[in-house]
Amino acid sequence: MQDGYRMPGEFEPHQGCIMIFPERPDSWQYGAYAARKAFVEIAKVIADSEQVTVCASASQYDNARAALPAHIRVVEMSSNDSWARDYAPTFVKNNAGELRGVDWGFNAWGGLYDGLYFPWDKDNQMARKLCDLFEKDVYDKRDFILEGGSIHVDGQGTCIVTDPCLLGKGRNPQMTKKEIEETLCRYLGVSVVIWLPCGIYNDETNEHVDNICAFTAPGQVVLAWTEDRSDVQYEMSTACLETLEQSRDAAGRKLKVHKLPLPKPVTITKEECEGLDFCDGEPTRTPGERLAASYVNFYIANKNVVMPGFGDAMDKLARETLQELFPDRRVIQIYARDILIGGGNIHCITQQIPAQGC
Ligand code: KQY
Repeated sequence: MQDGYRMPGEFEPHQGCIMIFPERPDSWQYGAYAARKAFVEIAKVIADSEQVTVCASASQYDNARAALPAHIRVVEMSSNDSWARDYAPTFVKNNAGELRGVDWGFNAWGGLYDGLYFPWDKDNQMARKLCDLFEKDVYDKRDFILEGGSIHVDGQGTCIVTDPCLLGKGRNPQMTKKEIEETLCRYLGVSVVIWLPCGIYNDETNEHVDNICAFTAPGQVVLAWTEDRSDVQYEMSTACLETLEQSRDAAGRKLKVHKLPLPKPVTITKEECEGLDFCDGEPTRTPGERLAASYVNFYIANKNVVMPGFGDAMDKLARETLQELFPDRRVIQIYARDILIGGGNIHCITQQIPAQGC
């Protein structure tokens, strides 16, 4: 950024984390009871090492306050759903350790072209409200549509994104790839953007990067991986591996790519679908539909890494793999099927606030 701000890597120290209490009945099955339990469990783990702020609607405020321990802050704030990663601010920091927030435009993952719900106006107001709440100056970049889950940075000048998301017709169709890249460079303080050809199969966000690939440290990434050549994901992950292996980061390093196994394909059941309300008269899921399950969708807290589990045979290997990559943090796995049904996972429902100061 021209005035010296950059988005820190998620593995750098945090001041806190923002989450939003879930309630939307076409996203979260059976009135969101199970999803709320999972959110509470995740918030408690994160709050072991950083200040967690949970935004709750007026109607859920009492419930959230009662369900969450006193050291977790609950503030009343309206939203359309609960994806803090995507519409809480992207915080950037300068060399003096000062923070500002970037307020991107949000249109529910594709607006009227291929977005997932309407309206999204309350979600789109959240970044500004949160910057006001945390007393941070704001870069108003609402003329550029971007979700926080569609970018991952190393804090040292490199950003990873996916083609189908950033180049999708539902976001910034008037811009060229070069112009999109220049916008990322300017507002995230990066100089290199790595474009992955795809994300996770059937990921309704147009394949957000945060479900397929994440930095674990500068120069190191995890990539969601399957050895099953008959799985459509095999070619997708292979294509991403080739791109990553051919890339250099902003420091000129080749990236070390760690393969993180995927669970066996996870599909939604008839009973789960029956627990979801309709959205605009249409079902949001159909029985047997494959969900975009991936262990890459984890959150790096100051002392823990909070990762999803699916009750799958790969849960253990995925946890052990991440534990080796984060020797100074405790990796905690939380059963996250009820979040996955909503269309995302632990990374998608959290947004870090970097620590102030150097
Ligand atoms: O960032 C995400 N993965 C959230 C997608 C939610 C879509 C609404 N069902």
